Amino acid sequence: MVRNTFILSTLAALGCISMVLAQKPQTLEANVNTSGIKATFTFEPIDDSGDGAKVTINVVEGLTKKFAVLPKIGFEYHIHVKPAGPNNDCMATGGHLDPTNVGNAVCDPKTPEKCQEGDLSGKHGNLMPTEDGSIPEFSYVDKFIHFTGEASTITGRSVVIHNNGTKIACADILPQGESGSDSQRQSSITAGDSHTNGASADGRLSGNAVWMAMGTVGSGLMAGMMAL
Ligand SMILES: [Cu+2]
Repeated sequence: MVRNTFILSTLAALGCISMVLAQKPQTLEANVNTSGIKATFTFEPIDDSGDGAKVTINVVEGLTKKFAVLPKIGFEYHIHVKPAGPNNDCMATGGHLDPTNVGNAVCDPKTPEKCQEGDLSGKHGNLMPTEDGSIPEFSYVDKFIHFTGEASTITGRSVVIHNNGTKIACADILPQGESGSDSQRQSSITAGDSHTNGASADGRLSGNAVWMAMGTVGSGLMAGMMAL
């Protein structure tokens, strides 16, 4: 009986570990706070498959008509392959996330499956400037955003906003609550401001998973030992 309890606890713990290690998709966020532009991009899984996201965008300030080089075209924005890192260096973000190698083919919103995964404005339209620079919160579902897969995941990458091609603001895509939304993290894309705010984006997810798994093992073993 006692032994059974121990075995059951251990099995329960192992079950939890495998669930954690499978990395159930979690809500991610990019908090842009660069060069007078404040905006939040939230990526919420639409189910547990790891494919598809509800994207919610809230631009608080900065995207004014005055600032836009092409006010009628607006600001493009994409998921770029690399993170901007702790110095929030938009120049370090590389190209668009494009695991299916679409390349420079024009993205037709009617056939989003043929667009680059990261070409959010191509698939869903540009961010249109306003007089006061804010854009009321809006959402859309993008079935071609992935939370899994080494090449396709958006985790640890970055959102970049452009003004007629030029990268003007960016933020790393991190688990919600870890995305440097604090007002301290202000940096400039041109000066490469050296605020280092915590660790780099790399490895945060795997670190969390490992810690959670260790916690689960610990509590499972404790339960088993108490039963003994
Ligand atoms: Cu871009």
